[in-house]
Amino acid sequence: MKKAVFSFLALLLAVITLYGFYFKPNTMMIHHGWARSAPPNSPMAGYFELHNHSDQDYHLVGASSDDFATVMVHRSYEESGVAKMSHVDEVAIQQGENLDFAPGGFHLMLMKRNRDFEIGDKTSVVLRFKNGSEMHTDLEVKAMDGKKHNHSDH
Ligand SMILES: [Cu+2]
Repeated sequence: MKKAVFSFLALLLAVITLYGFYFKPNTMMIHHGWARSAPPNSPMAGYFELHNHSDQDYHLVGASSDDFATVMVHRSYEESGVAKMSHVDEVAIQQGENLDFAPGGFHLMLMKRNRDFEIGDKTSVVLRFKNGSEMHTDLEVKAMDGKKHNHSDH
């Protein structure tokens, strides 16, 4: 009987250890979220920095926001001097690595907004990862920069 209790305790300890091993607290971090303002019927691009401080690789597989009907992960690139962008199914952030979503590269395409935005407003987005975790972050709307050099508003 004593042996059975001991076996049970050993098993319990093993389960707790395995649980702690596989379900470490989520230590992916998201910094400096912002979105580039765009005319009301145009998509906005969302940017942020991902810092993978966890002990596993992360794969971003999707995103959503209550403020937009559709949010997609895109990557901008240049082909024969032409700026293009394509949908990305999965973005890997290796353990210990940082990955910037920034103009000219990876971004969230925030489409079909269901509210108005002023500069300085925030929109909350949810990032979904392959391991099942979800993370919220706020993107602050910032002005479009350098599109046109307009002196009339000086
Ligand atoms: Cu895009």
